[in-house]
Amino acid sequence: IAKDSYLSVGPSHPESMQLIDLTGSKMKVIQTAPVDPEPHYAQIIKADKIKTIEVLPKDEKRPNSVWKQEDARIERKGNEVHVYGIAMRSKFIFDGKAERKDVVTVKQGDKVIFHLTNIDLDEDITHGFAVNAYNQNMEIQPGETKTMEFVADKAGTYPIYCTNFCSALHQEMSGYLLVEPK
Ligand SMILES: [Cu+2]
Repeated sequence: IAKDSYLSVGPSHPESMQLIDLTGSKMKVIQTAPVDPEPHYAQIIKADKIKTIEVLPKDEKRPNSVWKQEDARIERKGNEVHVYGIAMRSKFIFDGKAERKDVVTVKQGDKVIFHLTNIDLDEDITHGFAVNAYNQNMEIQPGETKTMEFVADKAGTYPIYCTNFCSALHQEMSGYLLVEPK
């Protein structure tokens, strides 16, 4: 996988796949192509005309955003559990005051609503957030707040992962959803 072979057009820099021939004494790139392109609509424009957003503005008044680790929290409203959390290199913080900040505990049948803010205000530090057991996955751009919701109808211990390569410690970026049986 390669970064920045193509012009950047937003906070997340483009990734491409490269097919490399390793048989000789020098590596040779045989083919380069963007990852998962969806060319429904394309337009050619001079590169110097493109001024992209590199990081979304830090908007402290944005509803559901959390910018300080100690403000990350989990709130129950009836059978809804709202998680006001943070994604940052290289961890998730769901409850800034808990001993295990990366764990969310709910009851089977609860609706779980994650509001996550990526507080890394640097170019290309895009985080992923996936709860694979519930078929949920999203991407959060630097400075962005995004919401994911689902009903936790299966009891068990489910890992949460960052699914976008964000730094050398990307694979450490994980957490747990604990769903207590009814
Ligand atoms: Cu990440």
